[in-house]
Amino acid sequence: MSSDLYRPIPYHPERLSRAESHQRGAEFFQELDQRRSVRFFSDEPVPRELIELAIRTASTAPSGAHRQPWTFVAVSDAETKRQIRIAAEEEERRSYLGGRMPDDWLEALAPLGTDWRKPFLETVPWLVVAFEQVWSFHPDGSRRKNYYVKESVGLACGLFITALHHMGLATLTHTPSPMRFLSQILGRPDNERPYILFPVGYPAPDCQVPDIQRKPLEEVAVWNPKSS
Ligand code: IYR
Repeated sequence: MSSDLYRPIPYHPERLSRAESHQRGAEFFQELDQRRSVRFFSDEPVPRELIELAIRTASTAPSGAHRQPWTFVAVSDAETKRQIRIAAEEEERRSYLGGRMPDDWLEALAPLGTDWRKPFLETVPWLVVAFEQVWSFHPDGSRRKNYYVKESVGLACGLFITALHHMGLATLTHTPSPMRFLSQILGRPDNERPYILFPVGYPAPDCQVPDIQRKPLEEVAVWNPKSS
């Protein structure tokens, strides 16, 4: 079905040689393979312009019907970070110690060394909370449906952490559960739900990370027998 709303424009991205593609792909992989989720941050300030660049990069993500159903809320003031830490730790304490997380989940997390305490939420210079817009608004204020919201926001968040890593910054895809307290503290509207809470900063000088390996290609890729 063709529509008079479909008015495409030309698209001619640079065509790379095979060698150039390979080199860029290999370098990009090496760079991203260095990325680690960090739980120990320096309090060193991070300029706002770097956070802006990461959010602009995130917002280049593809999205269902191009609705771009995300809002990134950036927080740097000590008072709000403190409120978020207190509320997150309250929820996490109930999850870890109050029996809200089943034993198999606690076992799965044991190698990561996590517990209910989240001091990094106050140490870091920035907290960036990604919200999903479950619906949007028409100009007249009525509800406008969004599509593939979780997929879209997940893609944007992937690009966000990639941009941060490329700029030498560290983050954690933190999901204190449940996250409703973030809507209250940050005064977000009813159409938005918290999706991921990202502490953003430089790793602490004595930062440590779990000794984990990534699955090799053979475990994550399958080549269809009929394909070359
Ligand atoms: N939200 C908790 C628990 C947690 C869950 C998963 I899945 C992780 O990969 C890590 C932690 C927390 O942030 O500690």
